[in-house]
Amino acid sequence: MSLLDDTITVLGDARRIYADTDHARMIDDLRTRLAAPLRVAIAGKVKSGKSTLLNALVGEQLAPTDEGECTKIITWYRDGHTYQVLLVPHEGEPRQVPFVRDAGSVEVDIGDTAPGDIERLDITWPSQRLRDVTLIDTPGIGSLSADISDRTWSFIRPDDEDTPADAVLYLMKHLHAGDLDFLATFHDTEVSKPNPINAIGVLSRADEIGVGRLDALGSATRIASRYRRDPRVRRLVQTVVPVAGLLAETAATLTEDEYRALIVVADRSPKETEDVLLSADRFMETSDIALTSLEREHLLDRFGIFGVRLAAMLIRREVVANARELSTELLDRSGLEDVREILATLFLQRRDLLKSRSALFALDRLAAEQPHTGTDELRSDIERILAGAHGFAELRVLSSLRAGQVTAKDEVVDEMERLLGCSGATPARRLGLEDDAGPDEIAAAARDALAAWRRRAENPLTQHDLQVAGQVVIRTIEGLIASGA
Ligand SMILES: Nc1nc2c(ncn2[C@@H]2O[C@H](COP(=O)(O)OP(=O)(O)OP(=O)(O)O)[C@@H](O)[C@H]2O)c(=O)[nH]1
Ligand SMILES: [Mg+2]
Repeated sequence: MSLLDDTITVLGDARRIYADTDHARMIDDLRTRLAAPLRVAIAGKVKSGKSTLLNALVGEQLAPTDEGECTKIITWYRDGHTYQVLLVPHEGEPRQVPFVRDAGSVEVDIGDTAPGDIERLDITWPSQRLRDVTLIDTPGIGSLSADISDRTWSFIRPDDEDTPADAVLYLMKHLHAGDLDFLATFHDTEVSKPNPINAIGVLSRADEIGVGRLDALGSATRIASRYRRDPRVRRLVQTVVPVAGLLAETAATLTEDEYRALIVVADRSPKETEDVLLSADRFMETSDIALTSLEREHLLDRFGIFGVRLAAMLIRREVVANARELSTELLDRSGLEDVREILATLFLQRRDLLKSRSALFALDRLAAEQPHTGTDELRSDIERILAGAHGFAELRVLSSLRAGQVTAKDEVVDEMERLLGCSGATPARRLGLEDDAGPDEIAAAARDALAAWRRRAENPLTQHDLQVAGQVVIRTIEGLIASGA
């Protein structure tokens, strides 16, 4: 039986146990959720670019974004057949509410309901991009209003493992190379710590790093890889990737008018271009560009000064010749594809595991808080699944590696993480081969890895913790071999 089947079985048992209680519906919801797309929350400090990244991932301007504090209510974006917004209050029944699409983004009319009384807005939006994953936009942590900030924390609080999200993208902007803002985000929230099992760090607004120089994304990539190796960061998130969300969002929704305006900006010598684009203020004030202030403001709003500079350079050097090519090039440079790839390998390939994990934790909590005839047995069944499923054993080893409880040389740790699925869960990824590796190549690599790990586990000089972790790795490799890899 698969892990998912086991989870479905205990959910069925729980459903019978709580049949006549108020909790039956919650169990039904857990069951529905197992079959639904993975839920990924986008969290981080105020103004870190959460809503912008969400839009970039969907490829449409859905979530409102703004320079002022903007997202005040947790908002879900999910695929469906019709366009619809459901207001889910803390108390009472969910109800459909009107919305308009203003300047691109979806503006919901919550009537006279106070934001504090709303648990979430649930937006159904037909989109291919939301087919595998439901994205959840959250209010910023560290919001001026403690109330709003609390809303996010009580939502993603990972110490309480029973949260509505299966996985989290933590956004952090980094304005000065060398400061530890990234870590500070996590530390100023003592109540909760991200868990590397289902959390990815995103160095957001990456174009602003290096003060908008053309190689800003290069600097961001270097900073992200430094964070990635930092043990303090590693125990919080699985990896860190840089992204210029605004560039990606704009690229996905670029218009012909915008392209034409950029041609006007690009129509001068490199020196002159550099001059007029030195800063946003200079760009707004210069009389050298035949664009109205509204048009300039619009460009800044959509591209940021770095984006305008980059787009002008691409046009002037004839790297791109039309709006479509510019869109592709900007998307390429934004880092969005890397975020997508990481979402796919670290979250989506493990979706059953992450979803079962969420369901089992939620159920265990219910059983602990609402004891009933049969809940003791239910809890021991949950315990048995959590202890028995190899996928969970892998996640536990991963956590201990990240928490520094199992120590080994860097290259051994890297190899273990890879075998445990940190670079992707396919056999080829786990064995460090190219994605198109053939079955023979995969089988040979698996046999070599097995021999090496058996030697390591049997070596009396190997530390006990590493030996225990090594046994899990060995089972992983045996599984790869058994599945015909
Ligand atoms: N230069 C630049 N600006 C960005 C980027 N991403 C977002 N912004 C700008 O930053 C501001 C805030 O972006 P949002 O996406 O609303 O940020 P948020 O984290 O959702 O903000 P709250 O919901 O208020 O917490 C907006 O003016 C965006 O245009 C980026 O990658 N680069
Ligand atoms: Mg927002």
